[in-house]
Amino acid sequence: MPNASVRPKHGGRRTRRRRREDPARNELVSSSLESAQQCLFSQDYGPAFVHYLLVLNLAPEFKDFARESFRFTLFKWAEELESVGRIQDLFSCYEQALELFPADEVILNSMGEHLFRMGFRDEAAGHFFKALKLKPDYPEARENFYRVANWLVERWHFLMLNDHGRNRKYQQAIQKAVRGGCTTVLDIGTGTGILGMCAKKAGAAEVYACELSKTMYELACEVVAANGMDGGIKILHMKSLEMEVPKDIPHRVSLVVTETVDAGLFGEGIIESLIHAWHHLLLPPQSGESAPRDPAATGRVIPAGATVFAMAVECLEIRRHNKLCVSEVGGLSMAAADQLRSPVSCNTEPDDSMEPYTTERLSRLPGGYTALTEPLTVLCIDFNCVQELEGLSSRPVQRVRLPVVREGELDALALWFQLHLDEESSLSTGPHEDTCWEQAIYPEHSSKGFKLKSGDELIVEVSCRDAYLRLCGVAVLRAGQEISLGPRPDPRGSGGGSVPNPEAELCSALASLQTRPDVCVLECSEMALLNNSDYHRSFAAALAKLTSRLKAKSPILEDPAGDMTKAPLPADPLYVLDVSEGFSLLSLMAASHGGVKAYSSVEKSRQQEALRRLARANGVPEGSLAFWLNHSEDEQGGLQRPSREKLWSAIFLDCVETCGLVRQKLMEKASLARCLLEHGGRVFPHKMTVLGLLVESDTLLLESAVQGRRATLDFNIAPFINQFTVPVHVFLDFSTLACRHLSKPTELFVLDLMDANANYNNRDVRVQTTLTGRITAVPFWYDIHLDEEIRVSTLAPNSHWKQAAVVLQRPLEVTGGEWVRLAVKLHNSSISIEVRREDG
Ligand code: 44T
Repeated sequence: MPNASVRPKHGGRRTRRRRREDPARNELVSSSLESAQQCLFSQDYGPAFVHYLLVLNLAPEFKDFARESFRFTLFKWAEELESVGRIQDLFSCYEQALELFPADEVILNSMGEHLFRMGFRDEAAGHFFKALKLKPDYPEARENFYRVANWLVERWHFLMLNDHGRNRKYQQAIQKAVRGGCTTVLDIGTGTGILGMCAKKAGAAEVYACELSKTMYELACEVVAANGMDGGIKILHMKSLEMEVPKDIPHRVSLVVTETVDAGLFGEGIIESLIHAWHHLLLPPQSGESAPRDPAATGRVIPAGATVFAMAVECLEIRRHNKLCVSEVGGLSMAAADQLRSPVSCNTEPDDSMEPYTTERLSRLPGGYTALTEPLTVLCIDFNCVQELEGLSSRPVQRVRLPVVREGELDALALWFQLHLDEESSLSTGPHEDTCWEQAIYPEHSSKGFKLKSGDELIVEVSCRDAYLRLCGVAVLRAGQEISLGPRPDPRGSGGGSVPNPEAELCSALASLQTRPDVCVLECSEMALLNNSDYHRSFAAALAKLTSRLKAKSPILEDPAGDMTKAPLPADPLYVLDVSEGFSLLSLMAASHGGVKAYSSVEKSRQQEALRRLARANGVPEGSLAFWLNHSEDEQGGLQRPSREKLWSAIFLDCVETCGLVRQKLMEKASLARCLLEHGGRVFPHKMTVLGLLVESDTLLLESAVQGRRATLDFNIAPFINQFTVPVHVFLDFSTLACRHLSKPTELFVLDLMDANANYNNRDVRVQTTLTGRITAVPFWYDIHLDEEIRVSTLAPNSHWKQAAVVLQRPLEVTGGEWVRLAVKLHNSSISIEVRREDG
């Protein structure tokens, strides 16, 4: 701790006695305490907080006595500060509070919540973790921690550490290098420290490791110490690019080991890290021509290089997450929706607003995929050649031709690679390998509906302008003709391997700026939502039922002339509010029923514009659709009456997050919503059933926690990283999960959104097993009841929702036919399940 020695120390016996005898101090303490209490009473939280600070700093003996009131004051004051945007002041109050009460889990947790709301997710997660360590049975902190644990320790750490094949290959390559004379080693991006420990165990004289994530750095320190190597490995909490010799390490090293590669190979910055390492941290490379030099006097890198492959695929799952595939949504024509795009853009030009690729395990995509071309090598890179690394970003865009072997629609290019650890050994991240790796996916937007045919050649542009490897299918060669795939930037620009022309590049950049205002970016899950026809059809049907029922009830003012053949004069409209988070068409669907005034909670201006455009194209009168803007951070979460004298006819809640969890604060929102409904009005959905079944799935175990020591080369890592295990696994594709079903689907819980009294928090569910096996998890999903007859399942094949699963802390062996008891709990929208054998 940097400043511990200079901080004033309170509470020493001698000082305390002296203080007690100091009448002036005592006077100040008691008057301040009194002022604090008075201010608190009159809800004057700022001054109350300052008085408490003074009291507790002067008289720490009051800490126990005043703790509760102090906390209360802090929380109230912090709320006020947040509401007026005084964020700096807010955090400085918390810091002062934590100086007084460094081990107060309630303050830590609350500060975490503020941090989280402000978008500081890593820091928030760190606070929840500390709070939980201080008080393991503190449910609020536990729940908060579970929601954010993957920001601290990403879930792939578990997969990688459980991948014995990968660990073993790295270990062997490192062992060979160290025994061959590379005895000073730097592990870049050490994670839990495993590669550094391999080097030490192989006999390296000096091992250094760096790690930029604070949590991973702390974890590595714990792990290395637990394995008795804390004296032998120096771990630095920094990015390798900031390291210097001799400041951080005493001299250059003979071996760099690293696995800072993502599914797209370069996404973790390995090119930049290695260029820097060659210039500043590594000994000079073994030069090609001269006789081999002493390995201890030269530098090298593990992995030595990589070969990158690409192929074209047809895949409905990728398609429906990246482009609009339907012409109609819940009765609305989508003809005017051509500006909607997913945020993953396949373009060889860098664009900060777009992600260059997504990642998927192709073998696990629901519905599978069809390879339209053979895999082809698109790039080879030698990590031991700094000139090659440096040349990468200035390389002109290259064109490669992929021969088409099967007819199909071009949905995406998939990329993977072989990582050559040394001359003998390599790892593959390909779709056919049984590894933890995902492939990088470059969705094709421009080729809408274009079918590749056997015998065609797909022309793919490969570029590496901004440290990302980018792929883009640009044209098809068919019978000697080049067919361009969709609009491309000016061909005089950088494409086609031509020499870069700055003027042309500028022109094409300007051109793309001009075409961009109408582009509206949706998340992949939002795109899949639009493509979920069943959901919108069901919603439209339920809504039509409600509006016709309510309209029939409402007094229609008849034409004074009494002519019933004429349309009646418009009555007061029905007011409808959609509080869905993110993009939603539900309000527009409602507005398209005449006599409805619908409010949308869509916030982004481009998305609002897209909705207005769709409204116009569908003949929805202007004024029928409006945007509900006062929903931001008020206590009701956006739920207020439409106007002083009106109530809502319907309120739409989106109750399930794409990841498969119940949306946070759903029940609170539902009860507020109920109070704001007119007589006969409805909350949509009105009920949800949570369904689940018992499964045996090793995959889920491997993704949740490190399973023992064997996979981690006998190093003791599991207990440390497993502190970051969470019991609920999200974003699961249940349809492709490798598992055995040990029971039938069972109703776990019912959430009645129209009737608060019908809900319970704990439930015991008896389930009969259908097979003998080991229960390792309970995947769950929802039936969403829009009304008494109409419902939608989040497990439906075209669903935009994924599933979640509770992974058991201790798997349970069962025999087929046996009954088990599930203790299902719902606490603040989060589900926990314990499985017990039925007694007797
Ligand atoms: N895995 C992808 C990505 N780092 C591996 O902080 C494959 C995703 C994946 N530290 C499923 C499966 C898989 N200096 O802790 C991280 C990171 C750190 C650095 C210091 C640097 N220059 C860097 C760069 C990164 O290195 C660690 C490993 S990055 C590996 C990413 C299993 N989903």
